[in-house]
Amino acid sequence: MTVSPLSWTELEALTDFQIEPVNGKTNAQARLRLFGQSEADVRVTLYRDNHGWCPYCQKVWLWLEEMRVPYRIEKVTMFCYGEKESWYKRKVPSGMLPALELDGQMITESDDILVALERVFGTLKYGMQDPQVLPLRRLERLLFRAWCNWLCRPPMFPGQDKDSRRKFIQVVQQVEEAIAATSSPYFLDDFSTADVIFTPYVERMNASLFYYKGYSLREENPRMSAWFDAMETRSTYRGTQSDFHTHVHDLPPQMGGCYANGSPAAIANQTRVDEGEWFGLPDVMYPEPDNAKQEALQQVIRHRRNIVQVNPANDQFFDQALRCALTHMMTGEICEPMDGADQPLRYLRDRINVPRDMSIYAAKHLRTALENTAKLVGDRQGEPIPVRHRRDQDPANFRA
Ligand SMILES: N[C@@H](CCC(=O)N[C@@H](CS)C(=O)NCC(=O)O)C(=O)O
Repeated sequence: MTVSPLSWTELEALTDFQIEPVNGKTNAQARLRLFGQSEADVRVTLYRDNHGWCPYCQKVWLWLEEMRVPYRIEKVTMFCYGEKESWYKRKVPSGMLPALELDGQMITESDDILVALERVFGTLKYGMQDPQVLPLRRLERLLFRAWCNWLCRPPMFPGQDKDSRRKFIQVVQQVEEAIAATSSPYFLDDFSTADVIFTPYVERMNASLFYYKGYSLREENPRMSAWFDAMETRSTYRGTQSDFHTHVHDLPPQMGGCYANGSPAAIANQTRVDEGEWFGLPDVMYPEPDNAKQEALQQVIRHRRNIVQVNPANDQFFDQALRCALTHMMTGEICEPMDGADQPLRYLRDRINVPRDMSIYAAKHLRTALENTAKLVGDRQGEPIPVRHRRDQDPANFRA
């Protein structure tokens, strides 16, 4: 028994999801963050990428959120998904992100940015130059290099994958020991700069190794697992947190390639991340908030014209199919779209970005509803996600 899709007006009545971008919880949509202070107090502008893909930007973003420093956000296009804004190239000729303007002075390089911020606003428990933090910063770079060697080098000789895996796990062991050195779940005796430094790449390692190598960083290492759990108690981290699907498809053009090892575990994980079931993946472990579906619905409604316009399918046809998926998500009813809707629905399923568009559980609900609706009419996948660039995600298509 199939129902007809709800109209946009009927769908609007099913969500009252709202965020308070300026003074509320950490969110990817804000252009200004005040933490209860006045706009006159703002001394900082953070330049970061539109999609929240840049790991070095996440580091500075998380630090500002934890320290509750009022700041403005200017979003810039990364080379891999569109054309860099000329106003930004005039400020930062290399076009690199992040950059930070502090009392009118431009600073680049994320570590230098944190050092400059500490001088003005104080340290996040322990500072960048603290003797306890310095060895952890070196360990983070060691882990980063071991990860790149495993993930981003094309296979040249037999046994290379196993060898790189072994070397990576050796460094993970050092990370386990570092976390175990204090009784807190964090790197030092409390949450600090050291955790902020590790966050972006450890999150990306967790996603990419699960998908391309069949290795679950979070599940196979008890200290890292407890560290992720502790991070997820923080609303600041939750606001910047991405999901596996977003990372595994944003990394290849940024890293110059990610190489799958073809193991049965990797193949199974790839199907899972790309086609579901998305609930239960080790990209999030905190309990789902009650309003995740309302959030997903609200965000689709807000951007529906652009979502329909960029979809390869005919606008009216896709509008109806999309309403079917949303009707199913909100009511649980089966709402069969017209024949041929499987590909366009999966095109959208593959282009939801966390946290740019919505938070992690909202995205899981939306991906699930799109997939459930698509499979009613067919098993064709959407246009493949490109691996050398992501111009399918050009933000120019989404500007108001
Ligand atoms: N060492 C720099 C690295 C920054 C970096 O590599 N940024 C990348 C993005 S993650 C970038 O801006 N690439 C240019 C682009 O993609 O447009 C830092 O720590 O800030």
